[in-house]
Amino acid sequence: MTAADRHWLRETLALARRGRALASPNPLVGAVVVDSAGRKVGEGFYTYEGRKHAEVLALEEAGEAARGGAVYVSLEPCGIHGRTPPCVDALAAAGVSRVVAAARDENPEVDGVGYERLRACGIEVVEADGEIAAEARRLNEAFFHYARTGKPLVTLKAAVTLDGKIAAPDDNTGWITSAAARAHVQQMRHDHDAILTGIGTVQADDCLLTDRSALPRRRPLLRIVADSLLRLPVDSRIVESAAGDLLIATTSAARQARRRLFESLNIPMEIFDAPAGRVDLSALVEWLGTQRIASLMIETGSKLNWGALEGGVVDKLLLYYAPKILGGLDSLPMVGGVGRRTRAGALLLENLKILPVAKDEFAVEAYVVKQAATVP
Ligand code: AOF
Ligand code: ZN
Repeated sequence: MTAADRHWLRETLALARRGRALASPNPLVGAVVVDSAGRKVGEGFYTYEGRKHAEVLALEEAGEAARGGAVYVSLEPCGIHGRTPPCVDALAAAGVSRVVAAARDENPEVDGVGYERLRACGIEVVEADGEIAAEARRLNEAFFHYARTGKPLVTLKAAVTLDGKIAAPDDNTGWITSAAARAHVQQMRHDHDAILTGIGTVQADDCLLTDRSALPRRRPLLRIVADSLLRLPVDSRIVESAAGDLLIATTSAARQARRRLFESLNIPMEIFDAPAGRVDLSALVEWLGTQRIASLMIETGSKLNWGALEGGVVDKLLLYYAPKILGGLDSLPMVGGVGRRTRAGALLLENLKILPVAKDEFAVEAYVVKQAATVP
C-alpha cells in the first residue's frame, strides 16, 4: 500500500461514518473511485434507505472515468445477491483495474467471496492492514457481531468515580462525570440501535435515555426498561415521552391490571421469564436480534449491571472515570449483586483501551472474556 492508498482509504472511513445511525442493521461503508491519473472521480456512502451499496454509488458518480481506475472501499465488496446485485459485478462491468479495501467483511455469507471473485475477474485486490484495517473493523464491530451471531453487540456503559462508585448514599442528583464525558455518551447513544435500563434506575433518576446528539437517524433509539412487575410509573419522563420507541421487558408475574394500563397507552411489552421472577436478559438480547437490532447499550444501576454481567449478555464495557473518590460501604458500586466470591472467580476482561475524554477524565474500553463460568 502506498501513501496515496492510505489517504484514500481514510477518506472511505470518513464517508462511511456519514452513514452513522442510517445504515444499521447493515454495515457502514464508504467508497471512493480514483481515475488512472490519481484524481477522485466518484464517492459514496451507504444508507439502508438508499439501498445502493457505497461502491455502486461511487461508480455511478464516476461513470466512464472509472475505467482503468481504482476503487477504494472501507469494506470488502460483496459477491452475493442480497437486496442489491453483487458489487463485484458492478466493479468488473465498470472496468476497474484495482480494488483497495480496508477490512474483510466478516458477515459469514460474504467473507472472502468478494476478494476471490474480484481476483477471478482479473482485478488487482489490495487488503489493508495495521491501523487502518483495525479502524475499519472497529467501525463495523456491531454489524460483524450481529451478522455472526444474530444478536446485537451489547455494551455496558457506566460513569464511575475512581473507586468504582456510581451513586452516593444521600443524594442521587446530578452527574458524576463532566459535560465532555456526557457528550461522548450522547454520541455513543447515537451509534446504537437500542438502550436498556432497569426499573430501579427509572425510579431513582427519572431518566429519558434519548439520543440527544441532534443527528439524523433512520430508526428511533429503542428504549427498553427491564421491569419484571410493571412498576414503571406512568408519569415518568420515559413513559411520557414515548413515541413508538419504548419497550417494557417484563415477566408473567406482572399483574393484569398493570398490563392493561400499558396496553391502553400503546406501550409494547414482551415477556422474558427467568428463574426467581427476573427478566431473562439473554432471551431479551436474542429477541432483539430477531427485531434487527444490531447494537444494544446498557445504562443502568448496580443491580442490573450485575444481572447483565453475571448472565453473560455483556460483550463490551465502556467505563467513564471521574477524578473523584466517594468511598464508604453505603455508596453504590458499579456492579452490585452478590458478586463473585473468590478472586479466581472474577469476571475477566481483555483488549483494554484507554480513551482520553477531558482533562483528568478518561474512559476504559474492555471486552468481556466469555467463560464457561458465566453460564449458570
Ligand atoms: C451494505 N452496504 O455499501 C456494502 C455492503 O443485500 P444487502 O444490501 O442487505 O447487503 C448484503 C451484504 O453486502 C451486507 O450484509 C454486507 O456484508 C455486504 N456489503 N452492504 O449494506 C454496502 N458494501
Ligand atoms: Zn455490495
